Amino acid sequence: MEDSGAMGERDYDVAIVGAGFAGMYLLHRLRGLGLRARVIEAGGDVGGTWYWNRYPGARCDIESMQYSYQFDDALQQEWCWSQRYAAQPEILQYAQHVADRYDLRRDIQFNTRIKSARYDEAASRWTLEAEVGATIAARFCVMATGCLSVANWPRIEGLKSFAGPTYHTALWPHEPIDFTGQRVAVIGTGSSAIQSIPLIAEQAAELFVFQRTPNYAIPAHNAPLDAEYVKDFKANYAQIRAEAKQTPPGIYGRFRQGKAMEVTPAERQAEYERRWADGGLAFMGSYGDLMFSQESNDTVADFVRAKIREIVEDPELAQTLCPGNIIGGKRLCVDTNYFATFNRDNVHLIDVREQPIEAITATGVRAHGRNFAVDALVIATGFDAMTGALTNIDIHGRDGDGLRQRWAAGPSSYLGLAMADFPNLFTVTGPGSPSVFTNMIPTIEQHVDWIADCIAYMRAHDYTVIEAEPDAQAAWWDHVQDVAAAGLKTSTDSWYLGANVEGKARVFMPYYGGFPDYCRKCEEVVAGGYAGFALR
Ligand code: FAD
Ligand code: N01
Repeated sequence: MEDSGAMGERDYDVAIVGAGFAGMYLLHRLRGLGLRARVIEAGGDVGGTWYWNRYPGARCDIESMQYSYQFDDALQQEWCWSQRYAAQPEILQYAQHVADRYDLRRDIQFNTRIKSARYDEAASRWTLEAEVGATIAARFCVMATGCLSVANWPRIEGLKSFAGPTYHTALWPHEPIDFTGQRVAVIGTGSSAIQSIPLIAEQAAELFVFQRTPNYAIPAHNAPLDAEYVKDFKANYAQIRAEAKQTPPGIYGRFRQGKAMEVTPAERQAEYERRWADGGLAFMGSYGDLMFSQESNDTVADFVRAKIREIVEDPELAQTLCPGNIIGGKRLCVDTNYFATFNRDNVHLIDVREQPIEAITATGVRAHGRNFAVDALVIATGFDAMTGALTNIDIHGRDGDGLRQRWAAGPSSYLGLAMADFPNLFTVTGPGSPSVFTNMIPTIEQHVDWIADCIAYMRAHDYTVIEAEPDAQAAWWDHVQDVAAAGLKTSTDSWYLGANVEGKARVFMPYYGGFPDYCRKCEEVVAGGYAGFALR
């Protein structure tokens, strides 16, 4: 086994790939168990999502008082968020603060990308190899590689021929980019574009937005946090966190159970108005059936379309910006001045749904038979979500087939935590977990706690190998698909289905059964002596 020394001591109890919120907390938990763990991270520091996504306007859309760790009350009491939705630099600072506070960096190898992971059955160990050739061996391997960590580049002819700078929102440079006086093209109108477009528009001389599918966005109403509100929140943190765990998305807030059609149109309108005024993702918590009944979904989609028509002055432009699909099929966006930005004279919307972008040229974007000349290109085309970071690594388990081959027709996993034939390999927020439908830091904590508790259990009971059983995995995966098919989610092309990546298998990946049901299932598995897992 080669060791360049770059990965440090070469044999560990646990190798962790990724130093986002998942890898960081896992390292802390495993140290607490007295285990030797090593984290390998492709980036230059901790933070994951918040290390890479530095585009203008990047911020969370779950309120910061909740989008934060809860594993240590002292940490959540001492950290002060400045705004309702913190911006990327502040979230990155928070991750860095956590790394400092728990002295995490001494066990993290940065600037190192893992290219393969192989299980040696005779030795019951994983060997991970980095792109630069260093290797690390460990009894357990945990992929904390993120659901949204592999940039998706559009397959547009000539992309590499553009002579000016090309920026992908998910790989944004570390130094601020000044678009003042420039002509800029943004390709995509998902969350990243919706956050960055209003700010780029303020600087650019001309901004061309290439929209393939219009998106729904709810106003953030972001604002500095009120000191009294924070004091009250912190005084009640334990109760708030406990209540959040009982809601489907794991978010504390008003999530109503009733059906939209059971109330009068006037009552519905009043409810939507109240929630629009409050802002944020809780908008979709107005009624319990919005993602299950087409008729109910229509009422809330119509409401948002009416708002877009109110905000955007030019009726034809407003119409082009109005989504036609269900609301909530694609990930709902939360915005600050997105629709109003299209009232600016320097902002131009190019609808590329019927007539796709023809090519990128050295000087700009060719669409509708003309060249839109620009000085800079912003690619906001999202991620190879949920599976991309896992299939990027050549992972081989007990027998020959690698994960890539296994997942060629779509992923399958037991609870989003483990896969049959891949012993002692865990995934944090893997496909089949509620992950991207929830407030992810608490979800990550739940996964990490489950994995750490499992390893502790194995040690206490003299087990060295754990592996998901194929039947249990198949049953869980069927359940994941059944739950998704029961609602409206699968009716829209989205990254949840892999529809955004050309050639990717079309399979619904996250678990839509809600955080409480998922946690119950995980607890039942443990209570049943790790039911559905083989322990040796
Ligand atoms: P990540 O933060 O993605 O970290 C994974 C790490 O693994 C990365 O640093 C990556 O470099 C590393 N890695 C991957 N592959 C390798 C490899 N082969 N070798 C070495 N290292 C590797 N969620 C919410 O709940 N609320 C929000 O408001 C919210 N806002 C978001 C905003 C943006 C712009 C994006 C992109 C996502 C947002 N998310 C949000 C989802 C967000 O990804 C999670 O909340 C969370 O940060 C994920 O943490 P993680 O540690 O699981 O993964
Ligand atoms: O990516 P996306 P994102 N030509 O996949 C378009 C989280 N996040 O980075 O819909 C033209 O949503 C594509 O069009 P279409 C959040 O979970 C959160 O914005 O495929 N257009 C779409 O409009 C989010 O959901 C925040 O037709 C092309 C866009 O590119 C996830 O990350 C902020 C194209 C991609 O949208 C991903 O968001 C940012 C082409 N060839 C991210 N190819 C918060 O606010 C693709 N598109 C917390």
